[in-house]
Amino acid sequence: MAESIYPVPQQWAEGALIDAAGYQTMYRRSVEDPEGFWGEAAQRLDWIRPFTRVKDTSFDEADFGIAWFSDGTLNISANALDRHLAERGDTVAILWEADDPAEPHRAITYRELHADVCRFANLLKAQGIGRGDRVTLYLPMVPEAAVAMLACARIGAIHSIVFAGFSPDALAGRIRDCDSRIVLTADEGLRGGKRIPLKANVDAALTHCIGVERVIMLRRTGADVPMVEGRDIDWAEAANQSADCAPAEMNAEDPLFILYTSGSTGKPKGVLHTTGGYAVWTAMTHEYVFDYRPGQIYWCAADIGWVTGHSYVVYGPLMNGATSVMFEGVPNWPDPSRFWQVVDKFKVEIFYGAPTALRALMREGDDWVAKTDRSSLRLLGSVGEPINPEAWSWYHRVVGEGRCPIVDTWWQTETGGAMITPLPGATPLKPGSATKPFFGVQPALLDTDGKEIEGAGDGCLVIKDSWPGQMRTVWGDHDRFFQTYFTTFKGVYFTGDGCRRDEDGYYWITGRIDDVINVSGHRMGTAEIESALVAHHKVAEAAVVGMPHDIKGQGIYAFVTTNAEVTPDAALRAELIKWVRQEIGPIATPDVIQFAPALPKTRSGKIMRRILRKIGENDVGNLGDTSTLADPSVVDHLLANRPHLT
Ligand code: 6R9
Repeated sequence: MAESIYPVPQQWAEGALIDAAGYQTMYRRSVEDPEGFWGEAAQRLDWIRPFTRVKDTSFDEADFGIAWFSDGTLNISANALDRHLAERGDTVAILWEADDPAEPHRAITYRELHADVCRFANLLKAQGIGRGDRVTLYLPMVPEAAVAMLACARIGAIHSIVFAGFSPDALAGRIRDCDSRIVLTADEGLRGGKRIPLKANVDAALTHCIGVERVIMLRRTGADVPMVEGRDIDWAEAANQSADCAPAEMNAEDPLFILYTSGSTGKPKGVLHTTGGYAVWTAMTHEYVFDYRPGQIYWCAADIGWVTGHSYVVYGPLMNGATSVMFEGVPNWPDPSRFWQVVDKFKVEIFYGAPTALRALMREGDDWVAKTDRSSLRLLGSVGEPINPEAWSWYHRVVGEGRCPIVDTWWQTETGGAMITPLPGATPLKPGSATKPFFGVQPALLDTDGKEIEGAGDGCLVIKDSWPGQMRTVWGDHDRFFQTYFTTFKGVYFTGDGCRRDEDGYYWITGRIDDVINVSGHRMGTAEIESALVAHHKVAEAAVVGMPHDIKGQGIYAFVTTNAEVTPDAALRAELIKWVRQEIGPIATPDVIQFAPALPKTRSGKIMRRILRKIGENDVGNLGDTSTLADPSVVDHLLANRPHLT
């Protein structure tokens, strides 16, 4: 496919926080003089005791350790709230839109949010919660979730958010892993018009968690749910608490939160982030990546159960005094215009979403977008997976009407915030590329022997030196942290992603390393083939895995979801094979195409490739844990409809 370049639009080149030359200068300084660069960058925060040390980091086994600003003290909730009060106490901090468009929205100012956070912090204290205690949150996308996060941070407690779509078993495992004594939840959640029995799930989970002494329950729907005497209390009790709560003086390296994320093996890892470095990283990336200026209406459509919600719904935007839109619902309910109606309602200027949602909306056709106004939009963002050029172009042309740059931000739960990303005033865009490293990020590509690839090429993406937002450990298992990220290649952080760098130094994430397949000695990113398939006008979504092949080593097995109006048949299969051969070359010819009405996805929208890989390998006896799937019945359908393998 011919590569297109989208230059920085004139008004962005002139009006943005940083232009191309500015990026070059700042980037160079950030890697040549990290101490000086980050020492200055960290001045954006209010420190209680200023730091004198900036960077104490080593990725080598002998003196392994990661610490930033380690003798400084601060409180991140004070940085997100208190310091805005004098200047913009009456600015709206959280603009909340309910699941049901008929329910009134809420606009909570910094002053109100500050008071709510203090009251809730005092309620937590009254339950004996303090510094270092773990607090598990299992909450819907409501402002109280942000209140609870900031309240924990205010008193030095460590929050662990479990996505409200997870099962009771998954919740129980995460509560036990970090020994939470308290769980915050709601009677029910609402998503796409459906009720989710959160309190009942907590009750079920707690039959396996003896350590939990207290549950605080928010009344979201008013459902009649049983309360356990002596254990459960009503969130409304926070109203009786004082609206004064002094922020705890935290060391920069004190834990801020744990967030569980799954790796390719083993049980979920409790990714631990600390206070100072994470605060600097999320505030700074939020400002530069989104070119954020006070007063702008900004919407990150991620759930707070994921890292994107932590960093870019709550911490980053609030530290920058932003108005952050929080949305309880889903993109396609009551209809596929919902996102764009919310954009119009609040005059959203910056919208940040996930490719999976965009592809789903793209599939429904342009009319749902076209009938909304969207003239407030000036910048679009993407995160979570590679965005295929087809979806990128649709986002750019249809949603943004050609006027909004797209910041395709590559990062991970582990990285705390954006790592490889365009800056809208500085970076010409190439659809499908996350473009260039953010300040302080030193990406490198290694071959499987660990040799660094110079210039253009393909390899394993590693980061050569620490950055302030980096995770610090796996909760309760520091050795696993070191083993997972620092032993595949010595002395560097291993991302688990494959990546290509082109002649212009642009980075193209090709997908997880274990998604790379080798066909007749040719390495191919499954994302590349998927992208070709999705570029076909009858295809909505595709996932490609390797399959054993006698002659080629690995063959290509493609799962394809067609657009709603298309009937998948043998003729279409032949058409798609021809198409992929045309798009990439005969080497990429799919050996099997299985049509599927839906792909198995986690509740965060990531395709669960492990399952597809097993189907591709015809190893379906043990598909492993499928409890985190949004809809497990999708797998049964896939198994029942496997094409005959010859
Ligand atoms: C923020 C987040 C991390 C993995 C990461 C990569 C994929 C995320 C991406 C992307 C290509 C992007 N990923 N953003 N791939 N382009 N812009 O998603 O964190 O849930 O931990 O996932 O997601 O494979 O390694 P997390």
